[in-house]
Amino acid sequence: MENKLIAFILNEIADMLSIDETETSKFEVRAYKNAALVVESLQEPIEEIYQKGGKEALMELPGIGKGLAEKIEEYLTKGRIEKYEKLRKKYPINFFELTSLEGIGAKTAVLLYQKLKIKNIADLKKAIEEHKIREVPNFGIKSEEEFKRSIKLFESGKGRILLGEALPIAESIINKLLENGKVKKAVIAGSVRRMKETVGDIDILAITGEIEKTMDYFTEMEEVQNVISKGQAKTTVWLKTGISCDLRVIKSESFGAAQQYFIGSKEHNIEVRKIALKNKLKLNEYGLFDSNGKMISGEDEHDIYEKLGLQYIPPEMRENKGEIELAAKHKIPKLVELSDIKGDLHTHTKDSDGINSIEEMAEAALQNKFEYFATTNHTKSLKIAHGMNESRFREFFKNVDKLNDSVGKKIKILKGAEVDILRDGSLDLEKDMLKEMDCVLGSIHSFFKMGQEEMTKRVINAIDSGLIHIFAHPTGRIINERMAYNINLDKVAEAAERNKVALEINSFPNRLDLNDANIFNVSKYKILFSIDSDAHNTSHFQFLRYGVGTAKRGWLTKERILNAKPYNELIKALKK
Ligand code: DGT
Ligand code: CA
Ligand code: CA
Ligand code: ZN
Repeated sequence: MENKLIAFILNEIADMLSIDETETSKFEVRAYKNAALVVESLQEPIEEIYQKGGKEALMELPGIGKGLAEKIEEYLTKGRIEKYEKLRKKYPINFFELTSLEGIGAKTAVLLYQKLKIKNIADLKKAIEEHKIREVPNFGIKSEEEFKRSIKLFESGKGRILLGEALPIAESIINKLLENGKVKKAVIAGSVRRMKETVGDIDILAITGEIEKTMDYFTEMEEVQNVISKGQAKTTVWLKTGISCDLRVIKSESFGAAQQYFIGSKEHNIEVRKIALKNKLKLNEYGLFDSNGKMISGEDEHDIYEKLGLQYIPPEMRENKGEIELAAKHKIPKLVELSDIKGDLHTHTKDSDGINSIEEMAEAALQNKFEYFATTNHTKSLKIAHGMNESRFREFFKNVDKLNDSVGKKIKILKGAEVDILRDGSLDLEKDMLKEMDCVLGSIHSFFKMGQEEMTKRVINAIDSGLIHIFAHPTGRIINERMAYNINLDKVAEAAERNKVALEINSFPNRLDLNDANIFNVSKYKILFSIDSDAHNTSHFQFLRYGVGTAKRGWLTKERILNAKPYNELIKALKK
């Protein structure tokens, strides 16, 4: 599948084109950026679309005109795009690396190159150490310190990839092993199974009668870049996506013990093993053994916890945060499941910065078996996202009303907005307009660098307005890209409790905001949480499982989830 790579190239072209800013380049940059987004979110391999329908089929994709279709065709037929190669000669800069740093866009990257011949992060690091940045007029000491912080953030995430990338790969590998790899059983373990927001590698456990054939099949899969080690019990490969994957072959009588061990976390395992020792038992990845060395459990993970006097603990809770004490008292809560989610309260259409029409979103929501969803486009001050003003919302809502008339028996569409919380905490749409809406999200998209007191006050202002139902992506962090803004979540949760405002668990793979720790901390307040996809196209509804996983890692039950309510109750909860 070439989609990712093509999207990457289109993005780089856009970055390089944005350097010489002219009226035409502005338009071109937008077109390339938009096309990259479209290609990246395609469900089908783009080479298949091209094989079936040629250039014309490419031109049918939203946002892809003749020129862009030709560029994609050029790549698919020749393996390179002339325009891209030319630009890369002109700017021999590793844009991908440098622009992945917070605060560095294409223009800054070029400036760094022109002034200091900086081409990549290593060069930048050196320049910082030698205090060269502060000598450049456009930068100064402040920039030097900001770049330094950005590099730190980048390095802390290095080597880990998003759960949203790892889980689909892990599932696809499991399916292949089951179909063709001579495997009887295969499961995901490790941090992926625990639904951790980023993962260091993919861990897979399998039962097979034909170890060699299974390992051969595994190392020869198309996902594999190279083989790191190959053995009878364990094989490790490096995947093309930039992460390694362990396959362990397990005997069926030990499968439960291996699951318990390799799902982890390590900290959880250490505590569970202590419980075994207290009971004069020994626990390892092969089984649970009594003092005579006789195996008393091993095949089934549930049975192992039971024999230790513990209630079964969902993998998402296994972080040694008190779950073992709860399990000993048989008080593990029944956590929310994806199947509890009745609808999605944060979605976009192409009228602001989404890809699909409201009709297409409704169709996709139906296929996801939702009872309802809210359409919540951006508001006017968010210009880069085509934010909508009052009159555009009114026009758009007429459409939604019509659609509700026709599909309302099957699915209810709530009229809403993701209204910008402006610098002073006021909202970016007229009060009367907001009052008429069914579901209003408030969120921050500007002035991220305020001090804590000011930022907290800004948000509380918005919550206290009585006009918003949900505070969306409450910390603003983007994993490996942008730090959370400085905000006191306790105070925000207090205000949310007072005003019956829900806090969002945004399911977008690089957001997951609130994160697991935030949820764990603020769940002591009497507030609800809304697990939303923030869908910008019809395929994004599938992100909800990452939000649910994060909610489970924060120990939430379905009673705490606003959009686990059936439609009638939801409407009551949204009435103020
Ligand atoms: P990751 O890969 O960094 O995202 O995190 P994990 O949790 O997947 O860690 P990984 O892949 O190193 O190991 C998988 C599991 O194996 C881990 O969650 C617990 C178990 N494990 C690994 N090393 C140890 C160890 O030294 N002691 C114990 N008790 N368990 C271990
Ligand atoms: Ca792992
Ligand atoms: Ca591992
Ligand atoms: Zn949004």
